[in-house]
Formats: sequence, structure tokens, C-alpha cells
Amino acid sequence: TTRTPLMAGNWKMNFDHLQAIAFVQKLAWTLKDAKHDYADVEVAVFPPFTDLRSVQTLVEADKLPIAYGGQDLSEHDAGAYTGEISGQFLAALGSRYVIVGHSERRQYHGEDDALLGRKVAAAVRNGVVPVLCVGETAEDLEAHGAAAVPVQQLRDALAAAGEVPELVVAYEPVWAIGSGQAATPEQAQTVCRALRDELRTVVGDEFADATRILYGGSVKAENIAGFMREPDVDGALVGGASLKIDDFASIVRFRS
Ligand code: G2H
Repeated sequence: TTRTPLMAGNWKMNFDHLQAIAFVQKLAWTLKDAKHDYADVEVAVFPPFTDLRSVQTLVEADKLPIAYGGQDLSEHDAGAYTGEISGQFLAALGSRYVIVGHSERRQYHGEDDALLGRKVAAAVRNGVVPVLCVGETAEDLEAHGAAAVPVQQLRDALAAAGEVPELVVAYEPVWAIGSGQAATPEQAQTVCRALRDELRTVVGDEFADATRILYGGSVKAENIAGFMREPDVDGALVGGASLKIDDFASIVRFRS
């Protein structure tokens, strides 16, 4: 890739704020010892909302080269929406990114592409970069092949979003998530390429060439290098392996 790789840890519902501080501190130490190995890699973590203030305090106090953000956000900025967290609040805590449309939100909370487009717009409105997740289920794969559904999801979300100055896309085949069965680098490349072509058509060449497209789904220290050799894979969204310091640090240092 000619783009700066992004290695993102999606903690899902793991680590309270004390565990979060301990983890980020230790991650920073581990990476500092190997600074030359990851000089050109951007590292981001996505803790639960209740950890974000603690992570911000630590990152700002020690000037750690670690970005962070929320795992979701409301389509609204404020108001009578019990239980929701807005892009405004995430921005106020220094969040650089926010995950939008993770398959677990699509599956367990019924989030559809129109809603996700409005969430992308809410992130943009507040100066937070959306990490839009797309991906096909095993049934989609069987019925339509790998790329059709993720490309359609991207198209529909962008149509509902309006103007998006900066975006990260995460391709996460649902059948590969938490299953231990990752896609092959070739499969990931095929879909990431199709997603970039879609950005080229809908937004334009400059935007398509600048946008990081990540692979996610059972990424581990052992398989990251293979994905990163593909020209259209610009990083990873890592779940399980992002909760273990050594595994996540090895993923960040995929070049060594
Ligand atoms: C996909 C991924 C992180 P895992 O959900 O977003 O999780 O790496 O555990 O498959």
C-alpha cells in the first residue's frame, strides 16, 4: 500500500476503564521499544464508551502515538435519546475515529445502510472520521459471491451520508468474524479492490486512492503479513487478537 497502514483494535465489550489504562500504557511501552518497526503505521484502539475519558487522559498526558475512538455513535448530536452517545461527545474526548456499522450492530441492533449513512454524516458533522464496516454473511457469499453485498452496503451508506471528506472502510466478512477462519489474502484483496473501485465511481480517484480499506475477521499475528502484501489492503480491524498485548503489537509490527 502507498497509504499509511492503520492497525485498529476493536475491543468490543471488553476491558473496564482501569483495564483500559493498564492495557494502553503497556501497549505504548511495548511499541516504544520497537519504534523503528512501526514508524509508518497508525495505531488506534476502540474501547467501550465508559473507558474513553480515561484513555484520553493517559494518551494526552504521555503524548502516546495511539489514536482512539468509539465503537458506535448516535445519528443525533444531542437530545432525548436514552442510552445513546453522540459524535459531539466523542469529539469532545479527542476521538479521531468512530466505528460505524460493525456487523454485530447490524445483526443484534438491526442497523441498516440508511441509518448507517446518517451515522456517517453525524461523525463527519463532528469532525470524527467514520470507520464504516461492510461485509457479507455466509449466505450472501453463497448466493451473490463475495463482493456484491459489501459494495452495495458501501454504496447505500454513502448515498445516505452526503459529503464525506475522510473515510476508512473496513471489509469484514461476517463468516470470518471471531470464527478463527479468516479470509485468504486473495479473497480480501478482491473485495477491497471492488470497494475501492466503487469509491472511484461514486466519489472520485483522489478520494479512492487516499482512503484506507482495512480487512477484519480473525486477524492474528500469524496472518497479518499476508494481508498487508495485498495492494488494496491498508490495515486491519482486529477483535480478539487486539486484547492481547503481544499479539496486537506483532500485528502493528507486521513488517518485522
Ligand atoms: C471482526 C473483528 C474485529 P475478530 O468483528 O472487528 O473481530 O478479529 O475477533 O474476528
